[in-house]
Amino acid sequence: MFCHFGPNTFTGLEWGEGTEAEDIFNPTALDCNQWVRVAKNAGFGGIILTAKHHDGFCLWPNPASTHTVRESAWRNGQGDVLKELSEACKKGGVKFGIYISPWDRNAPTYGTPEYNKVFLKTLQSAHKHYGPIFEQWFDGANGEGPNGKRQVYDWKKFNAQTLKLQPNAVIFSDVGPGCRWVGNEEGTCGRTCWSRLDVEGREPGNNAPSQDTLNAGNYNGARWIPAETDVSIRPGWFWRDSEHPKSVQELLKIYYNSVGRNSLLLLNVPPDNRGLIPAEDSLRLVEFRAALDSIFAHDLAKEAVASFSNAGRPSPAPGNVRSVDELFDDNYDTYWATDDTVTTAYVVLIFNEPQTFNRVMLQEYIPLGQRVESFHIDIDEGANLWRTIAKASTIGYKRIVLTETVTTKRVRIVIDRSRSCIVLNRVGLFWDRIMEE
Ligand code: FUL
Repeated sequence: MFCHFGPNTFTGLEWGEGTEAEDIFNPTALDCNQWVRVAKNAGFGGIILTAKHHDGFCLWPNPASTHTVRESAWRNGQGDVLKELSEACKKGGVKFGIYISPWDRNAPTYGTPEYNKVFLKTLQSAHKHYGPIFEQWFDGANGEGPNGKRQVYDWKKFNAQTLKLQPNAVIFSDVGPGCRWVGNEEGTCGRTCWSRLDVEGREPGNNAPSQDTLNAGNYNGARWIPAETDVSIRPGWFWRDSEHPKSVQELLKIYYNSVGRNSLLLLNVPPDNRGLIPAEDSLRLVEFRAALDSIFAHDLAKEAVASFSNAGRPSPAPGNVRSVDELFDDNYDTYWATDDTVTTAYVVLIFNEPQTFNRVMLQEYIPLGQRVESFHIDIDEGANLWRTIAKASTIGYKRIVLTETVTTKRVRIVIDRSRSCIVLNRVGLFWDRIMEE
C-alpha cells in the first residue's frame, strides 16, 4: 500500500510549490495504527509512505532540512510520522518502506552539487532511524528547484548509501536496481512483460528507457529488474475531499493488469487531513479483498487429473519431482520441468465433470529465471474438437489470463516457445463471477 501524505493533503495540490508554511501540515487525529489495520484487512504486505514529496516537506524531523514536521505547529513540533508508521508496521507485522523525492522545490541548495550531499544526509537520517526498510522508492520526476535550476543527481551514491544502511531494501526507480516503474500511472503492465531490463547508461527521469520499454521489459535485458505497478485508488495521489475511490470492478481490472501480468501492485491509499484513511476507501478495500478471495478461493485445477507431452525429469535442484501434481500444489519451490532440450510442451487437465471457468493462472519458477515466450490455451468442445480460447506471450512470476466463460471437461495449456526448457510451478483455473468478460 502506497500512502501519499503531506502538505498537499491540506492544500489540494498534487505537486506542492515548496513555499507552503509548515503549519499547513496539521492532521487532527493521525493514527498510523489505523493505516496498518486497513492495510492488513485488505491483505497488503507492506506500506510505503511519501516521507518527502516534491515540495520538500519532511514528515520526520530531518536534521538536513528546515522544512519539516519539527518546524510545524502539529503536536508542538514534536510529531514524527515516520516514527509512528514504522512502529505501527512493526507492531502489525507489515513491512515498512519509504518514498523520498530527490526533486525538492524547497531546498535552497537544489540545483547545485551541494544538494546531493543534503539529499544523502536526508536518506541517511531516514535509513538510520526508521528501519528496516523493505523498499526505497525513488521518483523520476525532476523539475526545477526554488532558484529555477535543475539538479544533476548522483544516483550511484544515493543507491550505494541506501544499500549500505538498508542492505535488504529493494530500490525502486525508472531503472531499478531493485525494481522498475511500469511506465504509466494507470495500473497497466504490458501483456508481454519481461523482468529483465537494459539500463546501461540510463538513469531515472529524462534519461530513462522509453515508457513502452519499461512496460514490457527487454527480452534480452542484462539486468533482473521486475516491474512494479503504482496506481492510486483515487483520481489523485493525494487525498481530496471532492474525490472518491475507484469501484471494485476497476480495482479488479487493475489487479489483473498488474499482478496478473508479472508485476507487483503498489496501490496508493491516501490518508485524509485528519491523518486517517477515510471509511469509504477502507470499505472499498475490504470489498476488493472479499472479491479476490471469492474468485481465488476455489481452484478447479486441483480436481483435475493431468497428463503432459514431455515427462519431465528431476533436475539437481531440490524439490523438483517428476509428478505433474507439482503444478497444482501451493508449494512454490516444487515445480514441473521438461527435459533440458524441450521448449515446447503441453499439459492437459482432465475432469470427470464439465467445469466452468474464465481465469487461467500460470506461474514460472522464478529462481530458475523467466523462460516462456508464448503459449495458448485450448478447450475440448467434445469428441476431441479443440478450440483455442486464449493466446498470450510471457508468464513470469504470475500470469492470469482472462478468457470468456467456458465449460469443458478438458483444458490444454500449450507452451509454444520458451527460451530454455520449461519450468512451471503452478497452473490454476478459476471462475470470476464478478468481472466476467
Ligand atoms: C510521480 C510524482 O510526480 C507524483 O506526484 C506521485 O508521487 C507519483 C507516485 O510519482 O512521479
